[in-house]
Amino acid sequence: MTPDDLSTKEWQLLDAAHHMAPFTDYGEQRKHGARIITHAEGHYIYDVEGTRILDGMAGLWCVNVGYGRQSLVDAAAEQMTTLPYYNNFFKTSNKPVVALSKRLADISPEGLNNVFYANSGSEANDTIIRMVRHFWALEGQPERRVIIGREYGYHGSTIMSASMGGMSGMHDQAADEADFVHIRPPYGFLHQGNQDDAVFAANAASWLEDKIIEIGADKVAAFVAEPVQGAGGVIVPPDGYFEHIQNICKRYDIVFIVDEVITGFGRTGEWFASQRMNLSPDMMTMAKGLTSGYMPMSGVMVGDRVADRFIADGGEFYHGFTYSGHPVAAAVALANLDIIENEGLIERVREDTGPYLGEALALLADHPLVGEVRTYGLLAAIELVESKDGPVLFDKVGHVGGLCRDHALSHGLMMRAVRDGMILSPPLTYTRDDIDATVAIARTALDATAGDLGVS
Ligand code: PXG
Repeated sequence: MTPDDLSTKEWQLLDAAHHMAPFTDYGEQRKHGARIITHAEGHYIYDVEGTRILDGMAGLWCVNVGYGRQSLVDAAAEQMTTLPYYNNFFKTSNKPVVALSKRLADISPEGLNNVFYANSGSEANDTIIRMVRHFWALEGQPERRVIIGREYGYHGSTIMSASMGGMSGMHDQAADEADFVHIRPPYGFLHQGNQDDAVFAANAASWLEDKIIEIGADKVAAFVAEPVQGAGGVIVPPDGYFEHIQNICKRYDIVFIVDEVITGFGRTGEWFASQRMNLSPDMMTMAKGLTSGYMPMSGVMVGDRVADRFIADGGEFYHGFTYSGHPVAAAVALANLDIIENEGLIERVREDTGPYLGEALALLADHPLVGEVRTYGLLAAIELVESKDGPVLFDKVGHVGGLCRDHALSHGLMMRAVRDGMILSPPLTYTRDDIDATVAIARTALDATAGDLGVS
């Protein structure tokens, strides 16, 4: 079947008849059908009707180098020709994986020198959970099992990674394993009130210490955090928050896990947000931007503390996936890192497009629906509010955000709505012109949404 064979409606019906898409209401899917995406080039995706949409989300926060990159295609084709697959289970490895591991150790925060590969962020986080528990068993403290995460944290969709995440809707659907607890995030827009940043940073970090004391430090294995919470709504911590957090982790001897699945590979203007925020994690999750989404691949960077313990007396670690260290994914990752490096994408985000996105979006703050605009590198959130005074949020959470997202889409821009926040996470190759186009459509969408609500 090709797009020419079927009408849009037929594609949609066929899709709804057999495809259970992720995070989808299947009743809705059957009623309305999905948008069928056919191809992509640069910063644009195209649907089956030929509609061109500026991809302000880089796929799902992942297509860091943009679409249509021939060098990634060539790397995959070459590797498929040479060695399309071999496992790494029984004392074997492959050249792309050897090269990639060295490269990842070089660009990661100091002390993270070892990598375990998986296929998705969820699997990488499941791996971390097993590693952390095994680590504490090896340390003679097997009762340290609790992992503290944060509300609105997103760490994946497997039972364990969703339990570690702080999405209550997911917990309600059979992802509420024991030994995971959550503290409030440093969500200034909701919780800061009139505290200044330094005070709020200390207060928000103290929620971790309170939780550790409540549980008993001898039961706590780890604390996990995204440097900027992505799927939770691009929640940017106040300066100083993580300095307090790291001190608390040290004080109670707790493993510090940083999930860089979204923030990694240049998105914040450094290879990893940990470097921009001066974090020294014991373990770090990577996925998405590692291959710019061209192949599924994820990894766990394992710090010396945990790795040395495993090497010294861990025995065999009974964990791995058929495709751990897949040679084709590794070859694509290497070609992807080449693009990021050779095109200076990290410097560009840090020095040019990151600050420019911040300035351009700040102009929307005068809009009657906009309660706050925040950016961090090429991550952005525009919070929509019923009233700026307070602020007062909308009663029916997500409704207005959904309206605004739909208006943006009908004007050719893909944004994501998280609750009533509009989210952007564009490719790192985005230009100033792309940013101008994005902000112009965002304003049009805000005006149309205000029109729907009768707000002027
Ligand atoms: N950690 C973080 C920080 C993520 O953002 C994962 C782990 C899980 O990765 P996988 O590859 O298992 O999906 C993610 C994924 C959204 C959305 O709604 C975000 C993600 C996935 C799906 C939807 O914004 N992030």
